[in-house]
Amino acid sequence: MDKGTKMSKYEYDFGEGLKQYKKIIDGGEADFVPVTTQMAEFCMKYGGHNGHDFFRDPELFVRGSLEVQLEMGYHVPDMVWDVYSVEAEALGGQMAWFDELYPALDNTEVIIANEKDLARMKAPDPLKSGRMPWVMEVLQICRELTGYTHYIHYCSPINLAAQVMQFERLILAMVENPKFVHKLMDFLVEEVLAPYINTYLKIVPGASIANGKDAVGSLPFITEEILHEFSLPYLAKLRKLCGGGAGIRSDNWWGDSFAQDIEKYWDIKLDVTPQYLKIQDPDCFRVGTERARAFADSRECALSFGVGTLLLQVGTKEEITQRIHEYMEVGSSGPFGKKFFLYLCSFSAQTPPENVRYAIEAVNSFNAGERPYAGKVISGPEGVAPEIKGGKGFMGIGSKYSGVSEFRDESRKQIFKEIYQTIMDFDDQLCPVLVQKAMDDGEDPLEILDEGLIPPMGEIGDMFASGELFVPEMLLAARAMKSGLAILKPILVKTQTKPKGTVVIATVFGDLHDIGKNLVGMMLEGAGFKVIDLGVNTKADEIIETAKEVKADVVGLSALLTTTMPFMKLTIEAIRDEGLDIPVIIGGAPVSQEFADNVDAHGYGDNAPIAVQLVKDLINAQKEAAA
Ligand code: B1M
Repeated sequence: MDKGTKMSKYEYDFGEGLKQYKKIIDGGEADFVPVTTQMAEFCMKYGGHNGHDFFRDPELFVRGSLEVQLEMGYHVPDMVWDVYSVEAEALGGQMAWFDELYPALDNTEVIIANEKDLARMKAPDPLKSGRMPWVMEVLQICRELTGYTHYIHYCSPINLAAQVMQFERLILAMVENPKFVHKLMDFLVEEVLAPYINTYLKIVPGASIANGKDAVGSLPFITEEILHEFSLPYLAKLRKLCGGGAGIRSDNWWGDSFAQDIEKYWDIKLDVTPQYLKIQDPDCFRVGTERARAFADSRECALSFGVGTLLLQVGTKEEITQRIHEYMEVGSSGPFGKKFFLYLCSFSAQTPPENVRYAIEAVNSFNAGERPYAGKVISGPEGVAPEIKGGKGFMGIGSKYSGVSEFRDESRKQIFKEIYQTIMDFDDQLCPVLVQKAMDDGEDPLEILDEGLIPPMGEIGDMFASGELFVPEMLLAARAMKSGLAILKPILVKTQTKPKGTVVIATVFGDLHDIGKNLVGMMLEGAGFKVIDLGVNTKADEIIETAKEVKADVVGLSALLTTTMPFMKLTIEAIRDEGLDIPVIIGGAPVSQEFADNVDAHGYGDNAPIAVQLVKDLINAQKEAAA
């Protein structure tokens, strides 16, 4: 590997930055602030590679990543493949492959739905199944080329359970059949994750760290109760099965700002990842760097702040530099400040290369002593992050909608108030009983719907939008609502009661995120609309065909990746080219009103209740125009 032209015996030499990072991970202090990042997708695009080859050819993946990282001057080799799909793929899951994006598990297919499926499952062989051997090769090649033993990423137990079962199904099973979920978690930890990690620890020289990726294992995707019952025990078990070392960790939780007691949440994070406390945007900005620094001082632990992916993609040079300087200044201050490293959350394929350079320039200028923003701290509860300015909500949650709910009408009949309360209590047993009672008492089915079942879903949506309720609670309320609706449906069909309108919704092509879109769908159904959900990764043709077939009143598009937002534009154009005059509304965390205006969408929904209001307004406007 030695080319003879370099001082280092390794072909790719990351030099001092890597040494400083390793010092911190080994419990020591660094001489300057090192930076780590996640940039495989950017490297793929920048290097002119195709997703089909890049994520299948180990040497191309490693060299393609390292070359760009060294050219840009990054400190630590970064190997982040499609970390959420490898284990599920090895269990037989289907993959969706793309030219310019990470591949991803096609989550339309459920891999394990019940006990029977679980009994049929064969444990994967880490040296043979799916792309597990590809991962081993990637890590071995990385070590040969850089001398650095890169850690293995694994999909954390609860996130893997969501991948094999689908997220909503998993959450409901936790309530309806917790025994099964525990059995599933045992299988995933004992027969999938532990053998995978142990193979890595055995065959890659110097290996000691396995880092869990846990997008849906964080608040507000799960509640603190779920965290304690279904996440922490399995992370602890995994560590035990993999030799008990502190390197078996899971460091990328979100949701700090949703925790009841943030400091307590950080203590839990430190139990799971003892080497350092990592807090990433948007939470880091929202909670504030100074509070986190004070906590880390009190625990004398290493600390890392993560600069958000959206800022890195859409921010100006100044905005990026200011955020990086603040995080570095506060992070590296105080008696334990030499145990701080910076993390840049993710450079997507669409990040302009100049932004990738601005970010490293900002790191280098800070390390060289330049302090144009000295003492300026803009993060914290009062701060407004430039990437979400204009009232944009936070992770699809937390943008206050109506405040005091108009859904709580005290003058309603007692029976409707009681039905309302069953949904607020997530009671799917009592709700249908009371709906039946109302029917037996001669109440009009449409009124039961409008006065009993719809208002609480509006209230729940509001509480979710303002961060008072989390995703599982929203799912449980929807389940209770559906149990009552099931009693009404046959009568509504018989009396030919029309839905308030028909909405076709879909996550656009290339994107497999569906939690937000599903919540929007649930809220629309809860408000009395007929919803045709085309799922994820949906092409314009399919949307157009369905919209024509069902005579859709509105089309709703969701996207969670900045890289898939352009497909919203293409879909809207295709709908217009087809001569269809159907209004289109769009939403999803990276989408904004400005973007909606640019792509000629008829509306933008910052959150689910707003999406419902938009649909109502658009359908009313259509009716008025037709009258
Ligand atoms: Co993904 N992911 N993910 N992920 N993931 C993000 C989006 C990311 C920001 C994380 C990061 O910073 N690194 C990043 C995108 C970066 C970018 O675009 N620049 C990212 C990435 C990179 C990836 C992968 C590529 C990871 C990898 O493989 N290396 C991969 C992509 C696969 C693909 O799609 N091609 C991937 C995979 C996954 C999981 C499978 C693990 C999981 C998705 C599970 C699922 O959806 N079934 C996941 C998750 C959960 C996230 C985060 C953590 C949360 C997204 C979410 O569900 N938010 C996210 C990071 C973050 O946001 N902090 C992240 C909650 C949800 C309720 O909000 O969807 O915005 P949201 O919906 C809201 C509103 O926006 C609105 O209403 C909803 C409710 O109020 N809304 C609408 C939504 N749709 C609407 C439509 C409307 C109107 C309103 O009209 C029709």
